Amino acid sequence: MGDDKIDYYIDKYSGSLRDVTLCYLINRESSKVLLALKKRGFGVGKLNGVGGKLKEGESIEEAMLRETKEEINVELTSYRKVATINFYFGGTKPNPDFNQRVHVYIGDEWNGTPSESEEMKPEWFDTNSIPLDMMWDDDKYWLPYVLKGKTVDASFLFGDSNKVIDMKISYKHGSE
Ligand code: 8DG
Repeated sequence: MGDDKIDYYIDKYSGSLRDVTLCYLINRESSKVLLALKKRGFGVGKLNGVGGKLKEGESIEEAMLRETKEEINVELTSYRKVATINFYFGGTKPNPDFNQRVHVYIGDEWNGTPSESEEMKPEWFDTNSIPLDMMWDDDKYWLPYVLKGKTVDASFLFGDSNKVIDMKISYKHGSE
């Protein structure tokens, strides 16, 4: 039946994924990336970029800018899209409601100093030693590449225990 394979989920659900945003602030001079501890909701206890669901009528970019302001109190002035990550939940109790399409951005310039909010606690990390064991299981397959300047398109299938059990990835090009 193939329901432990990503193709099955792509065929069945890729047209109905919920869009969410994700943004990583980067300081090129010191080679640091800002990760934030998620204090509540989906992915609680994990380190991640900042972002979330779209509000009604919002574009993906508008949502990304709003979430960045709400969660770490900065206004981005320079940013670019670097990845689209589709993720599907399978395992013994597949739940299509959690399937999402994550639109990933990198922010290079901003106004304000990142600070803690009700939802996120931000901290700077060396881009060469990000704590992948505190992050989503799929991140190790794409985030280090994005931080090196690649563009990524990927789909991940999660099984039980929130582990990746199948994937498809294309690394589109490197800009540096
Ligand atoms: P809320 O106000 O309802 O609590 O939530 P929200 O802020 O609108 O949305 P959210 O549920 O917190 O959004 C989930 C965030 O997690 C979003 O930024 C995308 C991100 N995210 C996933 N999956 C993965 C993943 O596999 N890896 C990484 N790095 N981030 C992910 O949803």
